[in-house]
Amino acid sequence: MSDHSVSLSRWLIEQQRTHGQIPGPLRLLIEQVARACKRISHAVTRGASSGVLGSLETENVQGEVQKKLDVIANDVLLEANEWGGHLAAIASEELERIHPIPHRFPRGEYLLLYDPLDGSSNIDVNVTIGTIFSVLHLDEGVEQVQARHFLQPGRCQVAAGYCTYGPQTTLVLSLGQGVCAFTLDPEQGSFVLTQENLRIPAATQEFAVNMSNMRHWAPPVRRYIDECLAGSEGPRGKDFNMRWIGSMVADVHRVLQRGGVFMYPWDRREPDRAGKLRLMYEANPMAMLVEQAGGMAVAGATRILDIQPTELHQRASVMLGSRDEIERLRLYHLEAQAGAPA
Ligand code: P6P
Repeated sequence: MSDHSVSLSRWLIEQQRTHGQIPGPLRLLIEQVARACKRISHAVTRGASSGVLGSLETENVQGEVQKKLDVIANDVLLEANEWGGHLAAIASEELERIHPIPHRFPRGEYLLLYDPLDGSSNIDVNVTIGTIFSVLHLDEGVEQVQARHFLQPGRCQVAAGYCTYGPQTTLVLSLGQGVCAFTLDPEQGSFVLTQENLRIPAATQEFAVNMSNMRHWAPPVRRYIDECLAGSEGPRGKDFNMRWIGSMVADVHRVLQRGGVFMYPWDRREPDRAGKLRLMYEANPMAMLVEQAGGMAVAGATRILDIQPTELHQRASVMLGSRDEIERLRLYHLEAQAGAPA
């Protein structure tokens, strides 16, 4: 770490002290999450050399086969965050029920939600994966924290972020005043501020979606992608490029770095399910980050951060990224709702 570099700890203290932006307990919470991410990064990087790859015989609440690293990451985050005195309870993609802070520890005013290791299908093939987290405030006067206390719209988040475990380990964070990125300095073992005030370009020529689901999409999504595929000869008058890493953290990180569209829309394979991705600890934190960086995040015609949750592990349709493109998608959904011809 060079002399002029700013560590995550120093940046957080400055946000607390000089900008009055975050209370001490929230600063401590973010530092604990970052410390856990460093430990997860170490486990991911060691991979096969330490026998942490592969799957277990168990399934998570989503009915998905659990990878060894899914459970390791979840345990690391639980252990790092339950004793600090800044949390009232934790919710995890890997836990069916909420994890109230044990009585032997002091209880705080924040609720932490996370997907401990997003992109699990990529773990065994050495592709970037990551941790996604969201922080909510617990209502005043709550004695017994229950799942219903987590069911707040995404606009209520006080912090959101993710950590990528790829060529670099990078923590991307918003406290509601823009988006910053911190890169792990492996020699020092500390996160160093590497980007401030990330901004997503409003225009783009790049989209990310799993094209194998195309025949199952709703008409507005099909219309948008067909127009992108028609390229310069089509109504958009320009060619588009496509990416799909199959790891939300990696695809969204690219959108935050250079713009683009990331989509996992509703499709008719499971019509009663809003989408594949989870609202509380995937869509909401990513939507906060994207909006804080000047982009947009919708579930069709609805702003993701305005969705009122009804279940802890509910899913959402997700379209996020460069504002001009997401606004076009939103209008296509509104036109379809109004019955206008495509
Ligand atoms: P598919 C990973 O399992 C994940 O939840 C997201 O990280 C990723 O964007 C998506 O699912 C990939 O889904 O259907 O393309 O494998």
